[in-house]
Amino acid sequence: MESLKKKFAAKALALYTEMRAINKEHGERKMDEVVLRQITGGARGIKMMLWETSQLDANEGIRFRGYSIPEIKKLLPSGPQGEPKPEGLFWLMLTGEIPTAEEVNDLTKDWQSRSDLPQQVMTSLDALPDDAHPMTQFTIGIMAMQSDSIFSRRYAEGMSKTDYWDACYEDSMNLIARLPRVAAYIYRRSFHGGDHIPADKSLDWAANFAHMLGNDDEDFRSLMRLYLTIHADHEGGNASAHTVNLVGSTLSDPYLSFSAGMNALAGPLHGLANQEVIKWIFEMIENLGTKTPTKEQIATYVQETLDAGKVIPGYGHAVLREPDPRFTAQRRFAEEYIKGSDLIETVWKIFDTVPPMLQALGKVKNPWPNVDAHSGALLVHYGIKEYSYYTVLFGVSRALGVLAAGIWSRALGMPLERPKSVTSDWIKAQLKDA
Ligand code: FAM
Repeated sequence: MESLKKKFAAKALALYTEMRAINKEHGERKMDEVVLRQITGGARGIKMMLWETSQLDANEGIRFRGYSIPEIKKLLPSGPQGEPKPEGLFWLMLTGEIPTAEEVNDLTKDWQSRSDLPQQVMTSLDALPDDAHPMTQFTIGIMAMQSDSIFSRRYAEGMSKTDYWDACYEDSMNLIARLPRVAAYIYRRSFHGGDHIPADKSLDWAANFAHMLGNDDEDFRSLMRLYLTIHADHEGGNASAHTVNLVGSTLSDPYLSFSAGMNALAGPLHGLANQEVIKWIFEMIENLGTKTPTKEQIATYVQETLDAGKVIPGYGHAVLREPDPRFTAQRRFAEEYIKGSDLIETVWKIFDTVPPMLQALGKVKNPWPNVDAHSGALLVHYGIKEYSYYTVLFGVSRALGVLAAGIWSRALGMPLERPKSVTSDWIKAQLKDA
């Protein structure tokens, strides 16, 4: 894959040179300002980091190198049913260019050649209880590979800082290639008695992942291509991306930084929400005693959830203020490939019911569905019913964006990230002067 690496190296050098000149001339230019509620409210919206691979607009949703989800669905090389291959999105995020079908096929082959797992991964995972949470297993599986890090080895050998990106690229490509095998191993040991399915090296990255999970249905392969594409990146400020960025800025290698990001993704307000959504829907169906609840019945259950002081999982977002285009892409997939699913019909009835109820609370800034509101119902339809596993699928996809961005950070010479904290006494003293 010298072509991808060479293409990246040329673009990275050009941007590195350009950004140094921009910083030299405009380094003191104000880009944003911070008010108290942002310091005490989760740093919301503070412009404080460079992230090349994607940018999020509150109303439009995500754009990968400027392309929306409908645009990448149209432009990226796809599988036989038209769903984009995640390999193509990785190429786009890394280079800023739409790859050809041949370039995507070459990347598929390169990842296949890097995908064998060292034995210590399986040994480490098999030492865990079968019912250890899949995300706990995932982060341990990633760390079990850290001894293979090229970045760590070369850093210890005195690698020049101009080579950081190269070592980061090699670790990232190896890690992305291996993740579907680690994830499938976790699924099969947790939910299928350790009946593991070998990789099929004739398949692309997403289809092979589907195969190793135990499902060779062509529609499911298409869902996995779409799923692994739309979950890949959501700019740099979300908790998992920001964690990878922060840990990577200490020159921890991609195994260390990505596993840290996966621990952030495992939080219920972030990536774990996709399991919480389907768990909440199953509990609602059981509570209401019907697999086809009416909108009125759903509204009653939503109110009970809110009255219990709980959030409605799959709704709301820290940045978005419109329905998530990742939800819309999944809905369109369901409309095209799936007929007569009570569960999916229920997801759509929830979509008709929840937003006005959240708006009526008067405090929810975004009452609309996010990426997690639909994903579980699609996976259940294709037989992946074990919802404690869903965030692992999210994590495999998110590797594409955060590792591509990490290679860019090293290539641009991004320094150790170190924002300033303040005490409440300091804040009060500022207010005295006001
Ligand atoms: N259900 C009930 N209340 C909600 C809510 C929801 N879906 N979304 C926000 N609120 C509440 C929020 O808890 C807060 O209440 P308090 O003032 O009483 O604490 C109030 O509305 C203002 O919150 P906000 O400013 O609108 O949202 P935040 O930016 O603080 O939080 C989320 C954003 C995503 C954490 C929040 O919408 C939420 O908890 N959603 C449910 C969990 C979820 O779906 N997370 C997945 C997010 C997804 F994008 C991902 O990362 N995979």
